[in-house]
Amino acid sequence: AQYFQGNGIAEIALHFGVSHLCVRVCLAVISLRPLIRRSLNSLAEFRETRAGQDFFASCRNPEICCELTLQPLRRFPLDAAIIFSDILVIPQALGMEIRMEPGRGPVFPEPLQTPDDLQKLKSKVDVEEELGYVFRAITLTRHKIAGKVPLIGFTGAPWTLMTYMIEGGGSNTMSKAKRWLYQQPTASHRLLHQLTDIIVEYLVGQVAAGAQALQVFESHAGCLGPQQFADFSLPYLKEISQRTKQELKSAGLEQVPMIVFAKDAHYALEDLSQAGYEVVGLDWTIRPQEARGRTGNRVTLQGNMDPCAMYASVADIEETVKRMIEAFGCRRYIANLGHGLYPDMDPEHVGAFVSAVHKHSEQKN
Ligand code: 1CP
Repeated sequence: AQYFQGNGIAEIALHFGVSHLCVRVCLAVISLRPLIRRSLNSLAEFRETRAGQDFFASCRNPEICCELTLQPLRRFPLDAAIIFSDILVIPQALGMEIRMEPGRGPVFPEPLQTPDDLQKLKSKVDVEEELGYVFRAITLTRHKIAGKVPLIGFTGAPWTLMTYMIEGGGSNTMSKAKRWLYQQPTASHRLLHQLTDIIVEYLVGQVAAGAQALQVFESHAGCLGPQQFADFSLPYLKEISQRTKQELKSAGLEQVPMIVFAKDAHYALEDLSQAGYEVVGLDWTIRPQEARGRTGNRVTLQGNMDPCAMYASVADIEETVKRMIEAFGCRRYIANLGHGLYPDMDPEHVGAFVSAVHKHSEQKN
């Protein structure tokens, strides 16, 4: 399982600003999340590979995951790949049933309703047994990529996973999950702790399998205010980075850069830049200069173009990219979108975004 340790970090150092060569585009991290996939749904290669298969069945098939991970690399000159999987594999590993309903997204037929329901979750999860299929997909994909670009592994953060487990799917308000935070703080922390334990083991397993960077998605940070974020999200994000690094060390595995993306949490930017992650991902609601100022030189920043800018003309996309790169500067920066793409976005325009990043970052180097 430790086959891949000892290489990979050099190439990724480039992306994380360690080298003076610094920035090249690394679109893969956020923009190749579900939404770009759904946009790639319209592409023949994606449809053919998925072939109407159930989404989570695809996730459990290493060959299919590998192929879906490689497809965007063939189409665009990307500088990294993110493994095809989903954040919801963890609630599944805890014993929850999830269906991916076309056009609707993930649905949990039996979400957690009261703290008593926590007893329905497996108290001890054998991560290798329950999530080994992700590790196998990572190892296969790492082999197939053959050193061309680094492979990124990922997980959902505890609060974001908790929202799905309680809401039973996507939600605009997250009011059921937030009700838990206000009415059941003890049970909430119990669940968040349980998720944290699995996440750490899962991330270490991904590195052992060949992942060369790790991204933690706190996609639902925006519905928390500063206080609830400080109470229910940040401590777990910190614990995840600390324990993952420590456990990699004790297992004799190499350290990999860790990326935290807490969407709509710019109220917490200072804290996020001191949470033990090398990279902080940004959504498009914050000005690059402000993000730089508030994070000092502590972290590499990643982001943050509005995905809806893909609806603009190719010429306007290039101009927006140019301005974004000028604003962030080429040091300690990973050019990316501020979140994922929507299904109706034109892949040609995504290609224009990627080319513009290469063009303008190369001019700067
Ligand atoms: O696109 C890729 O292949 C990258 C792999 C990937 C990643 C990084 C997928 C595949 N999902 C994710 C992360 C993920 N999944 C996040 C975090 C990033 C973010 O903020 O979006 C979240 C919140 C999810 C949950 C999820 N899975 C949603 C959102 C539901 C909602 O309304 O809250 C959806 C629609 C999915 C399905 C999904 N996951 C991935 C794909 C390709 C799809 C689409 C399903 C399909 O094509 O059949």
